[in-house]
Amino acid sequence: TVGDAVPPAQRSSWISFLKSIASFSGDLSSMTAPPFILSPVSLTEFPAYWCEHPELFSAISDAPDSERRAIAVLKWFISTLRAQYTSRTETMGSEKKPLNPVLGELFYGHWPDENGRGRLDLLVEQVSHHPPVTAYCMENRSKGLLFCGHNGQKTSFSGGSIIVKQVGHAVLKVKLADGNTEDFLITFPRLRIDGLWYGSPYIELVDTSYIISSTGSVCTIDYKGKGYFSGKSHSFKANLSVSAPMHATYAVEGLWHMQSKVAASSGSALAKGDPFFDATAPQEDVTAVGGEDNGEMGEFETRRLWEKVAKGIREGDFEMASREKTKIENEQRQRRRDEAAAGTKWPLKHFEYMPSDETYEWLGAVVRITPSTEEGYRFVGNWPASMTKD
Ligand code: HCR
Repeated sequence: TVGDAVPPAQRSSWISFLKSIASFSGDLSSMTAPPFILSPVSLTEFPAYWCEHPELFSAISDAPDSERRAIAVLKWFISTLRAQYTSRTETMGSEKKPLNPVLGELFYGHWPDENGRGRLDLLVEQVSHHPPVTAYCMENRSKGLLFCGHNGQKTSFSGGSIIVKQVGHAVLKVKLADGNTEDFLITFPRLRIDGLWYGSPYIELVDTSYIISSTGSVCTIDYKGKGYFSGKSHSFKANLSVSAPMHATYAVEGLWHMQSKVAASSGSALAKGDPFFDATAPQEDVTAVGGEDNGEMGEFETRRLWEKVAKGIREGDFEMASREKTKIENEQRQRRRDEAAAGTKWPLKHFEYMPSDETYEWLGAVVRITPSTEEGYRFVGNWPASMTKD
């Protein structure tokens, strides 16, 4: 029945929350939700999910040609999905509502060099508050890999589920041995948040996302849930076509949170029936360094900014959480009023706004992407000094 997984005292506020999202479309993150569904983590920490398999990211640069590079990029991309979309359900019992970042909120982290994979750095900045947009960059300098993107969300309600269209895209730049660069445009899947009725939301991925490279490889990834082509939750099928060094096609299918295998192959890099990726295999230690407040954190670094709110949520002291959240929001409102009065704008620290991103338009045109043009955020290259040393 409705709200089975909701603490009895919060059932009526859960039902009101559901009613308000049913008649609402836009920025879900700013809506007030009952305490049991709140996560103590801000959305600015989410780009760290891209870094969960630093060895697979690093392996992209070891690929000898563009065919194997396209396969390595696909494998790394698939490897990030489990953490991105199921980790809160696995660790906290259901999807939760993350903290809504403030403009200028920052998150820095790095994954140390181990087994020759090279050090991986991550930098995240909240570049817009209304609507919320998070920009990020991750770099493995020793391997010549730079991945930058931005994410916003458009939400709507349909058939009892929340539908989240991810607005934004990312570009991976791979420095090649001959001095050239290969670019990969990566788009994101659409999300359906199911299980709302029972109070235990979880994510299903739907529709299609793309990975398109500047050497002519095109990968179309179709996502389906229970009751569609495989009848299993979290299913995907990726069709990859490469044109260099020779034309070849591959199909990979399976479950993105578990195992996938090669379903078809016309090339020599993979054979039909080969295992592709196992998201359940034990992983080497990938603990990130960063995020812990060693006294040097700036006031906008996410774990310092939200410290008291997060503590309140973790310890069940929702009065403190709400009081501290209101303080942050009021302080933000005041800043915006002061800026309006002074005729100034909050300066972004690491990114520059681009009304249209040429790489998106150029590579997206290959699949007649919609929309055909999209804004972007250019990383200005200013890694904090502490992150450029090993
Ligand atoms: C939709 C979502 C906020 C956005 C989160 C994104 C899309 C952010 C970019 C990451 O790379 C991937 C990602 C993963 C998350 O699954 C997704 C969040 C899931 C829930 C959250 C909603 C705003 C919260 C809705 C409230 C529900 C739980 C009642």
